[in-house]
Amino acid sequence: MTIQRTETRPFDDQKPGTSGLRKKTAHFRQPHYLENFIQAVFNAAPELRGQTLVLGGDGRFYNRQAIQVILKMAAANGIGKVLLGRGGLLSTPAASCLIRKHGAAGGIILSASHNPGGAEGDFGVKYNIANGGPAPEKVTESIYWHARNLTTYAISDAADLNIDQPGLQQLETMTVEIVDPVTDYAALMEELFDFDLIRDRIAQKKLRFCFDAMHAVTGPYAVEIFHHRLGVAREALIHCQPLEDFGGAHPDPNLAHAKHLVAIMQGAGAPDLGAASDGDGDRNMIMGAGCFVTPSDSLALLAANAQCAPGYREGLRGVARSMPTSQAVDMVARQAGLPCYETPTGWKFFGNLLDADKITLCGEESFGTGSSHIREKDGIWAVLFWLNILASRQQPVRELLDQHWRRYGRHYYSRHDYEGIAKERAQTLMTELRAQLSQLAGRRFGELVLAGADDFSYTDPVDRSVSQHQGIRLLFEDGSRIVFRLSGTGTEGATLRLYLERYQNDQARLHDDTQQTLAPLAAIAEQVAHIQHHTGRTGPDVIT
Ligand code: G16
Repeated sequence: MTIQRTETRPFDDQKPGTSGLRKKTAHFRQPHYLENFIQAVFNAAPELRGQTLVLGGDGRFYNRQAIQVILKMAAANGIGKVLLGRGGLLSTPAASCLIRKHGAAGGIILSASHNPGGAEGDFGVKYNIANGGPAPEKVTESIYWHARNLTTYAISDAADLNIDQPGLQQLETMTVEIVDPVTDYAALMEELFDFDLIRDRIAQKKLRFCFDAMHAVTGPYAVEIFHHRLGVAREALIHCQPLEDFGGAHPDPNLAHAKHLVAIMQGAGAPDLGAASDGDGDRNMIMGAGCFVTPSDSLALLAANAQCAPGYREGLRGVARSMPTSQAVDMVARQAGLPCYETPTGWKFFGNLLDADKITLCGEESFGTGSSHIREKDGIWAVLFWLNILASRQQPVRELLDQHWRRYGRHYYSRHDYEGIAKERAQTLMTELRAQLSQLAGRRFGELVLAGADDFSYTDPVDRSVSQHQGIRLLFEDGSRIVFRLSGTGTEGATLRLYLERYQNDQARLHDDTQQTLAPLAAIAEQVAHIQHHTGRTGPDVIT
C-alpha cells in the first residue's frame, strides 16, 4: 500500500449550495471530480488530521464506489479513524448523532437528499463539522477556495475494503470501524420519547400508523424502531428496502411524490397517522386520516405540544424557523413567551442557535423539523414526536389541527416551484424585482396593502456573521407574505420558489381551500414579478 499524489486541475463549479455539493451523477463520476472535492474538504478541515471522521450515505447509485474513494483519500490525508455505516449507509440525522456521540471531528455524508438517484439522477456530498451539523458558510467558502486552487490530491492505492463486514479494519495507518447504522440513533430516540406509551397504544390498536420509506435510507431505521421496538405491523411500513435508484421514483415526501402514502391516508379506513421521509432521512411528511399537516403547522404543533414527550418536558429554550416558513410557530412562541428566531433557508443557520442553547426546536417549510438532540433535521424523530403526541393526547390529527387553529389562528401556506428554468432568466427576474423594492411599500392590491418589501439579510445573533440576499419578501399590512427565492439545491438550470402565506383568525374561515385563499397573493406575485414572462411558464411545476 502506498500513498499517491495525483495531479489534477480545479473544476470551477464546486461551490457548495444550500446543502453541500449536488450535481448530476454523471458529472460527479467524471475523472477527478469527486476526488477534487474531497481533497478540498480535507484541505479546508485540517482539524480532521489524526481524528475521527464519520462516513456514510443514503445508498443511492455511486454511493458504494464513492465510499471506497473517500476511505482511501482519508487514509492518505492522515485521518485517524473512520466510523462507517455498514454497507456505506447512514441517514443524515444518524450521521449527526454519531459525530456527536463519538466526538468525531467531522463527517462526510453522501446524498442529494430528495433528488432522484441513479446513473441519470443526482449525487451529492455534504460536509458536517464537529457539532454534528452542516458546515457553516465560512467553512463552505473555504472548501470552495481550496477546490478552485487545487493541483493535486492524495489517495492510497490499497484494495477496496469490505464495507459490509462490521468491526475493525486497517487502511494504511487509519482504522476503519464499520458500525450498524441504526443502533446509536435508535438509542437516542428511546431517550427522547415515551416508547412504552406509544407501544401500548399501538398494541391496543388505538393508534394505527403507516410509514413510507420511499425506498430510501430510512427503511432499516423504520423497521428497527417502528416494527421491532414499537410493534407496528411490518406491512404498515412500506418501501423499506433501500434501492440505488429509489425504485425509479422521487424520494421526496410531499403530496406530489409520496402518492402511495397519500392514497392510503385519503382512502377508507385510513390509519391515524401516516408519514414519509426522504432520500437521506432528514425530511418528513405528516398526514392524519384524510388530512395533510403542512411542515410549518407541524413545527407549530410540536412546539405547542412538546411537553407530551419526555425529552422536552422541561420546556423549550426557544424556537426558530427559516424565513420562508410560515409564521405559525411564531404565534405559539408569542403565547408561551418563548424567543423565536427567523433564519435564512439552510439547516446550517440553526447550528449556532442550537449550540448556544437559544433554541430547542426548529423547522422549515421544506419538510424539515428538528431539535437540539442533533444538529440536522430529522425525519424519524419528527414521526416519533407525532406518535408520542397522538399517544398522549388520544385525539385524531384532524382534531388536533383544528384545536390548534382555533387557538392560534391559521396560516394558509403554499410553495409554488418553477423548475429547470434558464439561470439567466431567473436572475433577471430577481434583479428586476430587487430594483422595484424601494417603490413597493404602501402600494395597494385590492384589499391587500404592502407594508414593506426587502431582500432578507440575516445577522447571526451568536457570531454576528451576516448573510445577505436570502430571498425577496413582500410584507403586507395584514401579516400576509410573498417570498421569492432561487433554490440552492437544484442540479439543472434554476428553480424559482414562490412562497405564499395568509393569516386567518376568523373562526368561520379556518377550513377554506388553501389555493383559493392564496390565489390573490399568487396574482400579486405575477403582477409584480412577471413570472410568466420571465419563466415562459403558465403555472408552477410543483405545488406543495
Ligand atoms: C436542504 C437544506 C434545507 C433547505 C432545503 C431546500 O434540504 O438543508 O435547509 O430548506 O434544502 O433548499 P432550497 O430551497 O435552497 O432548494 P435537503 O433535505 O435537500 O438537504
